[in-house]
Amino acid sequence: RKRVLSYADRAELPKIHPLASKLLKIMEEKQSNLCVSADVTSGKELLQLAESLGPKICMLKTHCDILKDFTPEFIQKLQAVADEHNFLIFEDRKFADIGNTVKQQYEGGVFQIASWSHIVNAHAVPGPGVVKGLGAVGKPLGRGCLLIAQMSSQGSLATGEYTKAVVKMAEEHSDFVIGFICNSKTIEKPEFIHMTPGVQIQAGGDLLGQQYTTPEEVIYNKGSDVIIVGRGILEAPNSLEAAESYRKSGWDAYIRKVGQ
Ligand code: 5IU
Repeated sequence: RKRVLSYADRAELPKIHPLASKLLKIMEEKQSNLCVSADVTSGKELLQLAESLGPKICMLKTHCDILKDFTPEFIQKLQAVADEHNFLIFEDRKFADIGNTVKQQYEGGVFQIASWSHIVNAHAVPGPGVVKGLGAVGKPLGRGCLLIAQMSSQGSLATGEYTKAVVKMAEEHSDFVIGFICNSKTIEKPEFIHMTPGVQIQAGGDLLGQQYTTPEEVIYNKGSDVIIVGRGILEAPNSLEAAESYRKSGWDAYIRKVGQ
């Protein structure tokens, strides 16, 4: 049986991207492979979530374009909470245009995502130009990108040969691409970090095509590294207790995996 490297071991790999290394160290230190998807529409609510769940998470995922009250001051406060509780920020922007356009969408506009988000993601549909465009802005800032190799939603077209081509694109741009959004581990290169959305303690789905898998299944059986959880935590009666329960499930599955 092949040995599974710990997050701490992977953080020290000679070819690891500095941001991937930073995330792996945070995961080890906080004993958390939990990313909370803070899909709320008010900045105040998002900050309260970040403040209360901060100690439980390695990363906070945002959708800045669903906030009704986005301001630069909000971002300053979010960055302060991220520093205080030592987690990374991941804006789930899913860039998907030609290089020249995504470059502007990443750097400019109202949101200026590159200035505050450690990690962003992109669809590989446009070809490598999307990674090159984002990298032109993100690399000098030490940012990292995840390519969407698979999606959690029912009927996703990102499968099979497409997924393989995404992985190849990542390998060819590993100075900026630090990993994948995927349902299961897509490549045996421990420098890449695999992150999986569509996670709830209770498997199932929603009415709009989302499909849920459990933390154990995602980390232990599918070999992913990070669980991304939104409504499983946000809609729980007590979101802090729910976050702790997801953190523990994800971490226990990881310990079982590295221990084998
Ligand atoms: N998200 C997915 N599936 C994907 C990708 C992103 O669910 O394949 I790429 C996002 C959408 C939402 C969060 O912001 O992850 C999951 O939220 P719930 O846990 O509430 O379903």
